This record gives sequence, C-alpha cells and structure tokens, in this order.
Amino acid sequence: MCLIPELKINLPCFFKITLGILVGFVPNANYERVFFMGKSTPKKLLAFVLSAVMAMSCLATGAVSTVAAREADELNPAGMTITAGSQYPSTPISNAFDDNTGSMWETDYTPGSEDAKGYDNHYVDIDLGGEYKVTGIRYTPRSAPAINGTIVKYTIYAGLTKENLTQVASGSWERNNNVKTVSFGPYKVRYIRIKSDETMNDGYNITTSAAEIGVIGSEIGEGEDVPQPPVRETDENGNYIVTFTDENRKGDFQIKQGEGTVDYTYGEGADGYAVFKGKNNTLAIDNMSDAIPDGFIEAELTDLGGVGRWGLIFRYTDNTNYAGICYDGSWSWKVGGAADWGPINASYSIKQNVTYNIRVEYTGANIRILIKEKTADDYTVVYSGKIPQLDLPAGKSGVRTWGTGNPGEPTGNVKIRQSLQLLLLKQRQSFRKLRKIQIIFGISLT
Ligand SMILES: [Ca+2]
Repeated sequence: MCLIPELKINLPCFFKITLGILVGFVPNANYERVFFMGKSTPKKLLAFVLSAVMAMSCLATGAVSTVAAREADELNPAGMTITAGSQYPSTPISNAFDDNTGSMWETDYTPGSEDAKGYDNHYVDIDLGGEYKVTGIRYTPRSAPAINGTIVKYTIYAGLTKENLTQVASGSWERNNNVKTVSFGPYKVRYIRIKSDETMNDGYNITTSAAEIGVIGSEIGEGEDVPQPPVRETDENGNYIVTFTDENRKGDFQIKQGEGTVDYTYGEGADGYAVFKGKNNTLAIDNMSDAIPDGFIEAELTDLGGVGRWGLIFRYTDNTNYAGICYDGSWSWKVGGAADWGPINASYSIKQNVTYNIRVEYTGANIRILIKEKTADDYTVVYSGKIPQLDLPAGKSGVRTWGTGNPGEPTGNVKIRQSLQLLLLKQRQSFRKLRKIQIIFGISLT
C-alpha cells in the first residue's frame, strides 16, 4: 500500500507494472486503494513502453499480450490518477489503463476474502486531474474464453468534487467478452467512479475484471458551456431530497413509459417545482433516487386538473415491476402490468389547484397514506393497511401520470375510461398535469 503512492510522478508504464508485480510478494499487504498514475505515458516513450509492458506481461503471466491503441475519443490527461477499491496482487488496476488488452485488472478473489464474497469494493475511482467534458465509459472485458469477472451490471458516478459524486448512469451489459460502452451527459467532470454491481463468475468466488477501461470525452472548448452532473441532495436525516432550486437539483427523472413530459421551474421553496404531464401511462422515474425496499415518499403536490390519473411510484425495477398508489377521483393501487390494479378503501378527496402535503409509507405489504392541505396543521390518515401486491423487491421512486393524448381515445383501463368521458366534457385537455414541489424520497420511516 505505502509503496505505490510514490509512483504518482511521471514514471512510464514499465515501472508501474513492474512495481505492481513486486508488491504482490509483500506478505499480508493491504491491496485496497492502491494509487498509481493513469494513462499518462509521454507519447515519445510510447513505443518503448508498450514493448516493455508486453515483455513484462509475458514474463509475469506467460500469456500472449496484445497491444491495442487507445480509442481516439478517450481522455488521456497527464494528471489522471486511478484508485481501485480492490485488486489481486498480480493483476493491479494499472493493467486496465495500459492500452494492452492482454493484461487485466482483477479484484481480490482470494477464497474467503471480503472482496470474494461481495461487490462493495469492486470499483475504480478516476481523477482526471482537471475538468473535462465526459460523455461515457468504454469497458473492454478480459479475453475469451475466460469470463470470470466480466461486468454485467454497473453504476457510474461522476462529479466535480470527490465528496459529491452523483449517479450518472446504471444498467446492464451483455454477458459476453465484447467491448462495451455506456453513454451519459455530456457533463463537466473531474471525478468518476465505475462500480461493478454484478459480474460473470464461476459461482464460487466473485471477482471483477477489466482488460481496459477508457473515459470517453474531450477537453472543454473555449466558451463551451458544459453542465455539471446533477447534484444529489439529502436532508439532515440523510434522506434523498429533490428541491428544484436550480437545474442541477432536479433529480434525474426519466420517462420510462408513455409519452408524457416533465417540465421544471427553478426557485427556492415553493418557487421550485416540476410539472408532470401524462400521456398513455407515463412513468417518470427518478434515476437518482435510492433503490430501497421500504421507506416513504413525501411530496408537496398540486393537481392542476386535466384528464386521467396521477400516482406516486415506489419499488420501481422496470416497467413490469413497480408499485404505486394512484388517485383519479378515488384511490387505487397499481403494480407493473396492464391489469394489475385495485381499489384502496380510502375516501379522501383531492381538490384541484390546492396544494397538499402527501406522505406514502411502505414497509413490506403495509402501506400508509397521509395527507393534509399545505395550510393545515395535522395529517389525515387516508389509508393504513396491507396490500400484498405492492410488496415487491427494492426499487426506485417516481411519478406516474395517465392521460390520453387524443380525447376520445382512452388506452384501455376500464376504470379510467369510465371517468375519463365525464372529465372530457369539462376539459378537452391532452395532458394530465401534476405539479410537484420539493419531492422527498425517503429511506427510513420516522
Ligand atoms: Ca490492459
């Protein structure tokens, strides 16, 4: 551990690789959080260094190495430094940044070790050494036919400071050895964390591996305005909160289904809000929210009128796996799937254009809905009971709005169709509008 930080000087790759291997012989060394220089090799030395790396790799592993030129769209700043949460002594993180697909980084897979049991430390931290326009990550798995450690689920975090990284992407990669990419932004970024959440493995010890990792991006041009990643805020209790105070504090609502939209107005307090417009079962999921099994959602909410239904979604995994409570004149619950909904025995009526505080608590199958007009002192318990269908695995939170884009063309929900026609007589409006102010997605019950 203590040897490697001294390498944060302009040593060529050859020495980094060599010392990385030497460290492997130190008994009981702590291999976590090993620092070294990134892809900072002076170009004039490149040919020599790559040759040396090939030679060292062959000596160390006996494997045939392949030198691959870095893609032209990948950043290669001289000040870049890399940190790995875990690495096996003979496969240090430097191997994932040496332009050599024949060498790889692998987390500590020693049987019985913490990192062989879980993914907590399976990450790479990249400090670009300055602010750049970053648009994605390229990941080259180890060479076929080996599959151990190939990342199939990932989360990418990025930010301008090390202490305030926000999730900018997450998802799945195909279970094969092909080169993989993920795109986001573009964002102005200095720090990036690539987190491995699941890998292909032999079913015995888990590991994460990478032949090469590249940061896709470019320098920020003169006068070019590149936004920073959205800021993830929490309240004094550590609960995730969306305040809509400015464009960086609006959560990360993504339309997962339907053709509705989310429009933002920024400002302090009640002056900051988002308007959710539903069209054909629109799901707007906040990708920045925590994926949690139990918790609560609090919102200041105003029904702006229109056609259809609005709801608060929780435990969202995908479009067929989510839970939600909805209101369209009466209360109902909803889970993913076309016909999976039912009534809630609750009679509280929501008036349009009146602002309410709503709190939905969910613990297993237990659901509690509390509401008060914003100006009132006390909440009313609208419902408290068990709805077994809503007891789904952990997931993210969001907003569901329903409306027809074309009046007279309901989408097939019988309950809605019946009330829809009454509403259409009042207002021929394409969208259901729902105004939300200061949404709080909580992670604990109080
Ligand atoms: Ca490599």
